[in-house]
Amino acid sequence: MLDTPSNRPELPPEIARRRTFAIISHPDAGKTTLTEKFLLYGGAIQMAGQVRAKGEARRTRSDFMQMEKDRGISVSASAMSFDFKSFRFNLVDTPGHSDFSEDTYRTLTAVDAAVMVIDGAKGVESQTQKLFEVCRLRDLPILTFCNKMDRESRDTFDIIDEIQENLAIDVTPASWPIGVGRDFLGCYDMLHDRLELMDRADRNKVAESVSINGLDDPKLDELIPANLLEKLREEVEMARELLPTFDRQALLEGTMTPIWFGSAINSFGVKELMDGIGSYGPEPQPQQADPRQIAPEETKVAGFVFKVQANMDPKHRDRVAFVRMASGHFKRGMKLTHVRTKKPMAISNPVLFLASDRELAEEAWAGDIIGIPNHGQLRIGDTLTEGEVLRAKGIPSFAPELLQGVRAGDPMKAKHLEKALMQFAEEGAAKVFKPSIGSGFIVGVVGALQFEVLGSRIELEYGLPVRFEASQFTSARWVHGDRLAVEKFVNANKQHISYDHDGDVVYLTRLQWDIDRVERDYPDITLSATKEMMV
Ligand SMILES: Nc1nc2c(ncn2[C@@H]2O[C@H](COP(=O)(O)OP(=O)(O)OP(=O)(O)O)[C@@H](O)[C@H]2O)c(=O)[nH]1
Ligand SMILES: [Mg+2]
Repeated sequence: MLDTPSNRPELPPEIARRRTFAIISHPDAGKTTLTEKFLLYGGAIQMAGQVRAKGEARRTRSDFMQMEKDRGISVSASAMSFDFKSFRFNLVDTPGHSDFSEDTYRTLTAVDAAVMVIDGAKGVESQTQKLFEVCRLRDLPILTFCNKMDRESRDTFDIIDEIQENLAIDVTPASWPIGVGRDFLGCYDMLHDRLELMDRADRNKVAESVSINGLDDPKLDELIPANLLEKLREEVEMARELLPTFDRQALLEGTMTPIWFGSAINSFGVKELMDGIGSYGPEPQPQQADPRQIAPEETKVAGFVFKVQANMDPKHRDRVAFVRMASGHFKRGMKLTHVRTKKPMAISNPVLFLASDRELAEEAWAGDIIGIPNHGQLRIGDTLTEGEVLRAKGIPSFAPELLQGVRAGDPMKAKHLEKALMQFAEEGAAKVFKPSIGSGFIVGVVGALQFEVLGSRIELEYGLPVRFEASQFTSARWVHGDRLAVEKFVNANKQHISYDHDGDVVYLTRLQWDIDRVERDYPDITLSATKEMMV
């Protein structure tokens, strides 16, 4: 449960102004486009890139991988920090495709709120529903943006009803759309009694805001055609009668979501949403950890790794751990304890992710997301503290569901391939198994598209063309037990045994029957479908 503002201590102003959130949705609803517009209004960039455009105009800041640029989809979560008015936003754009949802789910452990994007023509789609349920498990506050109102979209009440019914959450309109598709003019701001009109001529322009004196203001007749105005008055009256009014406490507890309508590509509705995140969104929240939760106002610094990304930028060939600061005021150069290995680590080159590049982070506060370049010491789930033994909780690890063999196109390059695969395994992009008999590697992923990403990244980042081939195995299970029991098991089952990137023993098989047999014949051994990230 989130603590309510009333029983949480007041945060230092630098922490209180932070808003750390993820943008989530079904594929293609417009997350990356919305992210670009956030950066535009945050003053972080001068011109928004487009996901599907030619040449330079296509370059969006969050889809930085070659495959993302080629295909116009996001395959990996990316973080960005920028100021908006008096706030500091830390935003994470996530991939919508379910093949990459492990990344998205982990991201949700590192944020305090989510912006759920819905396509106005499509409503609540399958992946929206799944992601929403993950947010609900964590009681994450959710703000909703109904996008693509410049296209034919569904009736506003229908959209709201669908969210209320499918997701079992109260929905309150923060804005109300005027016209749809070609006739979409803008929105009536239900929270501030303002009219926001969309400028179709300039997609990068901030909408014109007209203050009016309620819906009876005669100014409206000049700005809105009579038929649309009549409909607007009727609908807003109905909405005020039938739908719940905005309640910040309910938003913070995750039982109500305010919805804004707009068109990300036309920059419309974005500023109002950003204002909403700033004014009503949660401040940095306590993080769950063992043996106690970490509160943001604690003066000692703590943070945890929720993502690792290698070769992010060809200019900086290294591996970066994404760290969510959970407490305190971090300063560059601090020595923190790496809790898993109990070793001190001097954090001398932390980076802040800005729009198109990174910058040395001189400091960071609870709520921030920073990058720590490292040579593989930092893994997903690791905690950094000023000495106390605390471990972040709840970072998910998915069981690999698809297995394939992988070989280097050039057999002389097997060693290189091993290095590349280990790097991706540590990054969490795939599970990698080295069979105890024979050569080659087996790669395990959650969704088929991950194989493609892997193949293309190994080729681009390591210059190694690879070949995937069918594997005789379909399931992987980590083997736990005391040393002798595991040894005995390994010796008797050599043809099924492999080792992961940590050298841990993994049992590979094609048959559920085999797994049942092991469980029956080896009572001292346990098999698990996932490997706990935290050690
Ligand atoms: N008509 C219209 N199209 C839009 C709008 N916003 C985004 N799009 C288009 O919708 C497509 C998908 O947009 P993205 O921003 O890549 O969507 P996404 O949610 O990031 O997609 P994934 O990351 O792959 O899940 C692109 O072609 C956008 O140009 C909008 O307001 N109106
Ligand atoms: Mg995207």
